[in-house]
Amino acid sequence: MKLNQNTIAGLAELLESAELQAHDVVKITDAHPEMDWDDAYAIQAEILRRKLARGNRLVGLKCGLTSHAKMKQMGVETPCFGFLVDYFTVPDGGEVKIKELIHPKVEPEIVFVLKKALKGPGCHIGTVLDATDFVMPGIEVIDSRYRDFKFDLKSVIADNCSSSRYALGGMAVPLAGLDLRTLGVVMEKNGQPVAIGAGAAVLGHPAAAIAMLANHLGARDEEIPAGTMILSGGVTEAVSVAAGDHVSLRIQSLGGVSLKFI
Ligand code: OOG
Ligand code: MG
Repeated sequence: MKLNQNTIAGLAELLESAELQAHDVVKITDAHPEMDWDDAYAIQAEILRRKLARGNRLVGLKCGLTSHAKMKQMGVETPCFGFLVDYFTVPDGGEVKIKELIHPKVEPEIVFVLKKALKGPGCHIGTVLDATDFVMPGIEVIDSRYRDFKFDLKSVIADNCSSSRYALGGMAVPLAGLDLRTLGVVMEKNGQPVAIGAGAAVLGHPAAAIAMLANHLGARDEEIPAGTMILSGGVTEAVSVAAGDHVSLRIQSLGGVSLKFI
């Protein structure tokens, strides 16, 4: 760690206020080039602590930057991990208020729900498949707090990996007989296909993203508890949305989910 506790608390407050008041900030590594990975995750943890202290509930975890399309779009080469809290949740078919966000984008995700805890190190695709209760389709709405959606990996980790809203489709599909790598993914905006891909775009297999998260937490002596819902990361590039847009996602064998932006 390179930053002291006061600086970490100050940066968490800066980023969380930007989220809650929907305004952008310059990326924090500009003023703190010395910050390291532990500092970045410590700032994120402090944002979660602030939310929990205010009565918000943790509802899930997310992996980000797990597909080459996303890494290329954002100019980074390593996945990142973040959290989801209750007020991020939008029902399937529900409305997202653009006014509450800065410059939102949507991305198609394969979402896991676990029936067993996962604890790294040593987790792999097999461990994850064995621990998975079911998968669902999900639309994640990301909204970087950084100006022009531009950042480096440490800055985006501190900003909880741009998390802001998400919706889950209603079908809970068990994994038996399902090859997540070859599931087709089609996301439409206002009836036009804007993002098309397949599960394998996420690290070769979306379960590999969950294994990475388990191993990341394991290195900190933490585990993913049974029952946890986890977004495995955008399959395609993220797509900008504006008021009036309707976004719908279909994933082969998993059904669909949609959102309206108002
Ligand atoms: C970082 C968050 C990425 C994903 O699924 O790749 C993410 C960003 O692109 O702003 O959620
Ligand atoms: Mg995502």
